[in-house]
Amino acid sequence: MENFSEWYSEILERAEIYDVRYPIKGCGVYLPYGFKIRRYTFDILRRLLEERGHEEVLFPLLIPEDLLAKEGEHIKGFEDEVFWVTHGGKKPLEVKLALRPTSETSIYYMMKLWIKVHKDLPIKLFQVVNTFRYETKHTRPLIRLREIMTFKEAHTAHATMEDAENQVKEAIEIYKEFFHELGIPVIVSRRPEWDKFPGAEYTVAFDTIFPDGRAIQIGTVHNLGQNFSKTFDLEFETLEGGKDYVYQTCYGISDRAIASIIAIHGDEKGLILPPNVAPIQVVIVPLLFKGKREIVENKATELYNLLKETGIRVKIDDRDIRPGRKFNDWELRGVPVRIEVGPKDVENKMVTIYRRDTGEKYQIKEEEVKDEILNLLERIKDNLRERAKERMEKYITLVDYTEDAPIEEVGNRVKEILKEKKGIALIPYSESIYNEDFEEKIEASILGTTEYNGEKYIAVGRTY
Ligand code: P5A
Repeated sequence: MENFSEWYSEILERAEIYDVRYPIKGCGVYLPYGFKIRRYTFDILRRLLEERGHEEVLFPLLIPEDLLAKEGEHIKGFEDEVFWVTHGGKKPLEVKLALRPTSETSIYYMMKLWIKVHKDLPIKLFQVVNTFRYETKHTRPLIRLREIMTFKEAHTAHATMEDAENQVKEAIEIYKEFFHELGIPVIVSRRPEWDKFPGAEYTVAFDTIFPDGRAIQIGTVHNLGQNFSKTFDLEFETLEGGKDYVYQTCYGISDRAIASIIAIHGDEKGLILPPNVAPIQVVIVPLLFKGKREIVENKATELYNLLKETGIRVKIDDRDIRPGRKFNDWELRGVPVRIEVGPKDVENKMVTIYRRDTGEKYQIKEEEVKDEILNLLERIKDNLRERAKERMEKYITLVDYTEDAPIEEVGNRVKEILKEKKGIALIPYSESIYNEDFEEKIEASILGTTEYNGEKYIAVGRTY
């Protein structure tokens, strides 16, 4: 992929995922095909959250100014990014209303009304909503939005710090599973103090690397400790009959999950979708020849019904255009499997199968179709994951240096690596370089500290 940015924009448009022409910067439109990918993707996340006791809720979009401003660090972190509603019709509002940049403050205001005693805990809620951030960095479709259209935010409250710690671990597990399902390789790191979520004790982030070698944060888990519960007065009666403030966590994933599926798996021909999020998993293309139309059409319908009954998302492309064009269309849209049925195949009781991820084409016996497709969809999912992991590993470079090497030298080495190889450089952990000065020196971001083969490293790279 020569120019990732160009490729990405072109794919969004040509595969009919997302239309960027909406007349507000950082806002766009999910088209039907993109919307379906989004739905299957977030259904996976919903399932994973619900399996672990999270319940879905829905809070208002508007937050009164005084509520948003209550937690000092939080508002400081977001004040330059908030969109304000100042008028109702022509009348100025007495209290300005913020379009939520995230929902800690509105959710914790309500939690105050719901939490009285330890029995009320834990609370594990989530919602999937749009949030608004007046981003000043270059906006990019599904990557840096001003209206984040798919903001999955989970918020939890616990009786002890230990419970909150365990919740952070559970959230990390859920997100690992989620990205595993999508075949997106991740680096999990603890963000530096100066880059943690405003109002958090600490932040654990998920990053992946895009084909252009830049890192992108695709999810975060925050331990909020008692920072919000103290300002929002979330006090409860403990088991021992005393009083304490709840311990909280929150974690979020956005449209960037969709952007990652597109970016990580796609190729020159277009999208390649993991079967579990593909709106169409199998497309059947009948190869119609004069005089043999009917037998081919009948066979295609028979196969369609068989696969449909099996629960596979299948489509027959019976448009009156050349098969080559149909092939291109579905390859562009990333449909994992194509079945071709021609008159010869029908006679021989065979079908031709094409897999989008490897470009392989092979024939199987008609009676094997169901088993083969079910199995193949799994193989494609695994292959995409493996391939993506290998590609990402090529983008990870371990930086060799001895404890006593001058910082200048380490900095130059890192700069060189990021220039030549791009991606992420892992530097054996040392306190002396874990600071903003070093970050400035290498002209890249310190993502945070991460474990790699059992050792502690500082991960650095250029980011989105
Ligand atoms: C966690 C959920 C929060 O807002 N509050 C509730 C916490 N964390 S966060 O890190 O600020 O955002 C969560 C994830 O959202 C993605 N993200 C964005 N995606 C698209 N456009 C944006 N402008 C944008 N800003 C943040 C990131 O993946 C982030 O990790």
